[in-house]
Amino acid sequence: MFGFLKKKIKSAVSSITKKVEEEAEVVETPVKVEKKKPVIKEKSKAEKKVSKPKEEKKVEQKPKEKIIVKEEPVKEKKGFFGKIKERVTTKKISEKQFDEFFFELEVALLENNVALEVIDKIKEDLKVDLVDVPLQRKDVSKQIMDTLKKSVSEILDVPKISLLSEVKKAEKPYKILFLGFNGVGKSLSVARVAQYFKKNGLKPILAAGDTFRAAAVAQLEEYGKQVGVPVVKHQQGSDACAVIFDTISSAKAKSMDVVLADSAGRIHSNNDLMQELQKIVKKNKFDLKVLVIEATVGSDVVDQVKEFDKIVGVDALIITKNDVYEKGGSLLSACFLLEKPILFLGVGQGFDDLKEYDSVEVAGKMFE
Ligand SMILES: Nc1nc2c(ncn2[C@@H]2O[C@H](COP(=O)(O)OP(=O)(O)OP(=O)(O)O)[C@@H](O)[C@H]2O)c(=O)[nH]1
Ligand SMILES: [Mg+2]
Repeated sequence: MFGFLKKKIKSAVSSITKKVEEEAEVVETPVKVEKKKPVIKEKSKAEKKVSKPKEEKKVEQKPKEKIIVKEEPVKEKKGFFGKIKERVTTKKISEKQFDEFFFELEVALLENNVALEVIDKIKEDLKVDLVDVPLQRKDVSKQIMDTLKKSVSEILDVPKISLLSEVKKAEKPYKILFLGFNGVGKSLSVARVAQYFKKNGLKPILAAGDTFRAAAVAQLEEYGKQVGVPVVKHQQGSDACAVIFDTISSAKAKSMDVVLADSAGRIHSNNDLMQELQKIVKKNKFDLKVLVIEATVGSDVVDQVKEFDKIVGVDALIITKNDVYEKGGSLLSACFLLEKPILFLGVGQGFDDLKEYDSVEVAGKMFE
């Protein structure tokens, strides 16, 4: 899912680490360490029998029962109970050096279709944690990775919708419209989400709302059969709005829990189809309008969502084809710039290849 991005991030971080190690300013900070008073304890009977360890330092010969337990070794002594001076060596990078070092990571993110705004956020987060602060020499790579993980986790943490509980508590039937560009995976998503509801004890019904494309009705009918869910259909070329309306009536009559309406693929330049979509939305009062987008679209993802959002309003996203896209940029950009709930990720062509979106799991995958 993030194979390419992961590889690029790893290599950029190791090269930044190398540069920091070679070029960063070395800072030696004297620290005062309070030396602890030696602890004098009574020797137990058991200890008396055991031979004395070599490092033990005898302070008094008499009485023999008292021994000194050795403290941590110290580098410099300044009097028995005095203060000890130590030096801590760290590295420090300036903002100018950071910009120079970050360039490689910036390129890696750009190559993976991560939007500029997302790259800026990651850069700012790294700057706060890395510029002009003491960096532990051995842990530079870990420090960079930890900040990156934190930053990416924040990006992926979009608003949540608990779909099952929404459906359960809503008036029946709960109505969901699936919309999006041609070929993104709307119809397959309708069938997969139907299967998901069925597995969770709910009764879904499908509306064959793509009356535009030849074979679209037959495709959904076949999907319905395969997942064992009823499908309401009209002829190809008929009014999509009416099919969905009929499905809602049928769902009410049969006490179905949720209507899943498919729709024809369209782009914003299809004026007729866009107007039809507005009519569908106005007439059928959906509880949720889900935009299906494919991960492979890259950084265009944001423009696509904004187009549909402007015309009908988008409540949530499903992102498909993550299994054939190793860059991850669309997901990061969509999360950060749109802040829409993501319901599911499509990870294959089967009915089961749909995963509930979990930001923690996705972040884990990116850095595993
Ligand atoms: N690899 C992969 N393929 C997917 C995924 N989701 C959908 N597909 C494939 O994408 C193709 C299009 O899927 P559809 O569900 O027909 O897409 P659509 O948006 O309904 O297409 P139109 O109705 O033509 O607009 C099919 O071959 C699906 O198997 C996914 O998550 N991964
Ligand atoms: Mg379709």
